[in-house]
Amino acid sequence: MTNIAVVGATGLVGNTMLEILDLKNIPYSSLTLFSSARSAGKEVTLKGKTYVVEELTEEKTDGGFDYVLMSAGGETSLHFAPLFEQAGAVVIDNSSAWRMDQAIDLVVPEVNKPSLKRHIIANPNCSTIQSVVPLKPLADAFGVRRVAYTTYQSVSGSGWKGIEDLERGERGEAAVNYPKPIYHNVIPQIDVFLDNGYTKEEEKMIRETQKILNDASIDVTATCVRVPVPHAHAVAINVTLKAEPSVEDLRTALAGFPSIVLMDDPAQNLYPTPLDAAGQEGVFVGRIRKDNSLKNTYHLWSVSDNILKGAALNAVQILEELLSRKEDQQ
Ligand code: 11C
Repeated sequence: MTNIAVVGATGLVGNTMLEILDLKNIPYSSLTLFSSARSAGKEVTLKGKTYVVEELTEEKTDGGFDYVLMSAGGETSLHFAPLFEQAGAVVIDNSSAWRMDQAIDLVVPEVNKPSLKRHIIANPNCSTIQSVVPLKPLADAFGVRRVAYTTYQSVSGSGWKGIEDLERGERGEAAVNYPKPIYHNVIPQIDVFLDNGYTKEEEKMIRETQKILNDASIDVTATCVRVPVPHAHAVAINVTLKAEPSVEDLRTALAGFPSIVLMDDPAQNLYPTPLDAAGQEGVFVGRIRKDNSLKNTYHLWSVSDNILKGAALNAVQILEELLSRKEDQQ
């Protein structure tokens, strides 16, 4: 008997979580879909069964849920996740609200496992997930000293609103959600600016990388950029290791790691692009080469579907990890 709830079921990530629960045949005895009052009453059909989305209220958190997948923004998570937790559920939360809380696990299942100190588990930021997946085997094999990210992030990272602005631009209409036009443009701003000149998205990548790799001594910096691409983020990763392996050694370490799909053959113009990764589950890696300007330093190019591995799929993989633990205990 597993009772699952999805909060934010009508959002882009929440909706994709439902599709993945279905695709992966996650077993449940009941599925309850929650949203804000605005979307309540909408219908969602899964495996031939129609569900009516309910407004989430405090009383409903005590509905006997075992697992709650949340993708409804930070404020909703801060308020409702502890209520679900107190009522006996394990919450997997896609917002950034809990990620840097010391008692909360921030999990990419290939990289680190939940300790379950608290029964709220945070799902990392999409661009962080596709970056720490290739960094983990390098950290294990060679040690990581420093990372510099430059991202090329698709508009679906902003949910339906980002897609709307790209489509508005295609029709010659002004952007209404981004600070600048995104059509025929790139915007070096994702989320708000902080006092230190970095954006909040850049700060997330820096701090989440250190937390997931469990190493605050790694120096991390980032520049995050929005590009007019509908699906899949790309990240140029410049990484300084504690050793100087050959590029072939790097490829070997990366190729054997779960979720990584190597697409790296310059002679064949083979490297991943967002069109290769969109709709796919993996983290695609190419353009692996030595940095000619700095010792022990390498370039990688990581591309992944930000709504799948970057959000909904990673959350469902955390759920799968918890379900398999439960099975082992039985
Ligand atoms: C973007 N990475 O592409 C953001 C979206 O902290 O989960 C995800 C924000 C987050 O705009």
